[in-house]
Amino acid sequence: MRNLGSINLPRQSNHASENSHEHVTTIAALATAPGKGAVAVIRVSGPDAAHVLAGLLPTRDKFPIRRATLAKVYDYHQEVIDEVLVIYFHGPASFTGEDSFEIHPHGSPFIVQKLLARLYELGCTPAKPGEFTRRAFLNGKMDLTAAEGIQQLVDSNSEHQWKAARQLASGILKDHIEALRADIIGAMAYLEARIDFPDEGDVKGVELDPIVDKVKAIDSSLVALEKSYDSGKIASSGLTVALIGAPNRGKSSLMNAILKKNRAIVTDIAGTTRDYIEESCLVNGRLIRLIDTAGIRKTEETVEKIGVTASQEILKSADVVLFVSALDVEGAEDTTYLEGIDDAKIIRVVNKYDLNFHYEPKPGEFPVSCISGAGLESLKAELSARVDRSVATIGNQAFISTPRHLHAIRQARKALQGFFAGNEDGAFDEMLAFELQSAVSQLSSVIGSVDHEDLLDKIFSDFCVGK
Ligand SMILES: Nc1nc2c(ncn2[C@@H]2O[C@H](COP(=O)(O)OP(=O)(O)OP(=O)(O)O)[C@@H](O)[C@H]2O)c(=O)[nH]1
Ligand SMILES: [Mg+2]
Repeated sequence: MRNLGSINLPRQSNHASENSHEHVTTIAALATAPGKGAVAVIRVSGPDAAHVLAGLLPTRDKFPIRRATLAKVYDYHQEVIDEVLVIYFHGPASFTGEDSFEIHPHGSPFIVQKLLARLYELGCTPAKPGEFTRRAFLNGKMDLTAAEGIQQLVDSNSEHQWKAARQLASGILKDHIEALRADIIGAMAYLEARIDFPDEGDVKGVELDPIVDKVKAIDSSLVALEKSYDSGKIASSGLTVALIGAPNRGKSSLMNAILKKNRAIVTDIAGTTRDYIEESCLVNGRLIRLIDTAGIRKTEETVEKIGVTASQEILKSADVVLFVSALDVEGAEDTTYLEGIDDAKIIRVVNKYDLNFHYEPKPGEFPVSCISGAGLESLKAELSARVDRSVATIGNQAFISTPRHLHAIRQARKALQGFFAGNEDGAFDEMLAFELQSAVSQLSSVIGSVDHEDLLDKIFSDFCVGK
């Protein structure tokens, strides 16, 4: 077996906080889900990790690096808390880049609490959500997109989510952004050369046209990235499907039928659903975010009116709209509110098929019965096919999937539009260089040159504790 070496466990102090690391704390947290399990994993990371380990293992002087080692851990009174597996990582060769270790105790919440209490006694601080990954990012172990990918991996519960998260965590977006950033910096270098060597008499300086062409090509790549957002979002957060229609058509019944549980209230009173209800589920293994909305009709009732306005907003923002009509209603449905909505995202569902199984569906219609279940499988197959079609457009390409990515790409494009407009207007080269610099900063923010602590707080607060 390869000898990975060992560390000397420091004995001069049994209390980590007496050591001289003023700013960086040593953090500890349970990394596995809370509750009973066969084993649990506790993580510790920070400059005092070796001191803390020494406190847990009073009988040892040395400890192997990166090797699972069986050890008895002791409390303050030298009583054994548990026999555990410990793995020590010597920074920077660790997840966080710091000295760190993992303890794998028996998975009892009581033992975990006892161990955490001992770790705090030894000077550790409870880790905040995402703090381990945040440290990994700050120590240059990964860029921000990879950190987001790791979070999405933890959150993934469908094949598409898992693949998208793996692509993000593997750095595919980071590599693409870095290449684009390098291209813009290349264009800036030409612009600098133009500033330094202007036309002099008969001697021509550096031409501007090739630089403009270069920037146009970069802009096209950014357009492609911006377009990937819809599919990226569907892959990583699921397809947003809104149930829209007049009251009493069975929207809430359809929501319950797809979810296979009674989530939304169903009655024969028109206007039952007022506030919209959101619930995620897997449909044939694809993640779908269903939104049941208030039936759209003219109403003067205050609460219902707010619900109807919300329905119309959701109608615009959803990826797919299930427009629900029903066979117990005579005459044509009012579809005026569908005007202006992309027809490709509307699926026409005719509910209450059980009332007349002889009904001949028009092309593109999906007849269903929430009561008998007829037609539900074809509707579900259509939804999962839509997810697959959308996700297939990503393939193995770089894609964006969060509003944060989208905002930065749009801002970068805005700067490039400023460059093109400046060029048309014959602006000074310095102005053009400024726009390119601003596009570079926007792209840098995607992968991690973020100087605002609050932005990092926002990104990492979505993580769980122990990650
Ligand atoms: N026969 C039959 N009745 C149904 C079916 N689906 C729903 N219904 C009935 O239609 C009525 C309205 O159902 P809901 O699901 O509350 O309708 P909704 O569209 O959510 O109505 P609002 O919330 O008021 O907009 C209830 O009495 C349901 O039992 C169906 O497939 N067949
Ligand atoms: Mg309803």
